[in-house]
Amino acid sequence: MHFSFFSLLRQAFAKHEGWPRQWRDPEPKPAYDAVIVGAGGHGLATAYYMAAEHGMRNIAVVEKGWLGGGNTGRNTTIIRSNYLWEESEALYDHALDIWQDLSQVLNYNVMYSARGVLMLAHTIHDVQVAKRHIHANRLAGIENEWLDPGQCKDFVPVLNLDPNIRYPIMGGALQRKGGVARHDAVAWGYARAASALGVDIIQNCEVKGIRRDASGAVCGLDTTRGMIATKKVGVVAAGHTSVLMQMAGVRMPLESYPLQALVSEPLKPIFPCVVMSNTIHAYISQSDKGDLVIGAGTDQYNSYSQTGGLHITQHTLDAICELFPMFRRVRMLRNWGGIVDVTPDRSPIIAKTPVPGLFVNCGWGTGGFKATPGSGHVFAHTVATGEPHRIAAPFTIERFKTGRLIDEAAAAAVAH
Ligand code: FAD
Ligand code: PYC
Repeated sequence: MHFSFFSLLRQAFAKHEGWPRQWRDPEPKPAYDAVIVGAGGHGLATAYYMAAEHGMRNIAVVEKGWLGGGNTGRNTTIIRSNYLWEESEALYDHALDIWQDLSQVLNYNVMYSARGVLMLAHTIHDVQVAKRHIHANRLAGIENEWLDPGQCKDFVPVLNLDPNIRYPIMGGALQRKGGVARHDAVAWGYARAASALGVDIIQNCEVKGIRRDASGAVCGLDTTRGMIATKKVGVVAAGHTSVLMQMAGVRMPLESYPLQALVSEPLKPIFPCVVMSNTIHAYISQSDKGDLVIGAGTDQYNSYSQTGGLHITQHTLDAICELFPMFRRVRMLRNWGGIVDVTPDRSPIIAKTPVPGLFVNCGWGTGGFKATPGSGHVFAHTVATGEPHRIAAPFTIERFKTGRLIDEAAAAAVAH
């Protein structure tokens, strides 16, 4: 190999910012047509639909840890579409439609089980909010119904209807089509199906920088496993979105919080559905393995720690024992936390960004698991075509400037 004095000099200064652009690193040739950052359910579903529906095969998903090791493998798996505003109803109901035959489409059992989600009301205010959601949903053709306390008890026989408890039950909103699925199977199912279509899934590969070319457009990613050239990047890295977007100079309207859950020892089948209570910060179901799956509210401070305050768990277990006194003697096996990123209006962002070639899917807060298939489906369209999918179109970053918010704080159903 021949090295001229100038080529050696050029190599030596290749990365020097002050050096004339034509003497610095030549722009890298795209190695992938697109790279998705984050191998959670949303990132993997995005890659799968980009391959399956948009014919993109030369694409990769990069993940700093392991498949589904983020919020996808840490959530309480509740699925429902009873949100308030039309934009959200369209989005979450689109996901609910895809859940119906997802196991068949992926040829992987994601254990979707439509056992019904009951959201309890404990105050007059809760009752009004629940009924408002029911009316809005029914106008949009989304099933949701009001149950009085007796009907709630018929649906969940272990429910405590004692009027003297701190937050007595005044009724509940039931979405029968809601339910649960097995969270990590969703990640594995999408990963296997995407991989079969030629998508590269690269684990233990943390993105450390987003490169932009002279025009400002995305041209590659710096990772712990080297530079990856690409002209399209989709960031789907729940909890860490702001950090990643900052690498491209984009400031996001997001805050990150720990959110916790825990599981009990396995029990014989006792709990037939999902029960949520926003007011007393507790939600519960029983997994097919038999453990009670219990979730809490977010910690009330920002953090990137995948754990949360014990006082939050204590509060949740108090609430669960008040609603279901028979669970007082059940032992808890494990607890854990995840980091959720939350927008000011508690709705996600699924959008193009001001940086050409850079797309973002984030802000699902405490409620993105249920949306996984729909989110991946509409984001794949957005990344593949460069234009937002019809359903994703309202979920822009600009809405936080224009004020056209989609306020789903009440429908989020988890205190945060
Ligand atoms: P994740 O699964 O978090 O995937 C993002 C991935 O990005 C991670 O694997 C992470 O390692 C990776 N990443 C981050 N930074 C980088 C980087 N620099 N380079 C490469 N990779 C990177 N939602 C519901 O609908 N129902 C529920 O019942 C529910 N319960 C929940 C309970 C808990 C305790 C928690 C924490 C969340 C809950 N959620 C629930 C929310 C739901 O889990 C999330 O909204 C959803 O899983 C987000 O999926 P995701 O694929 O976007 O994110
Ligand atoms: O969004 O339904 C939900 C949810 C339940 C628990 C955490 N999030």
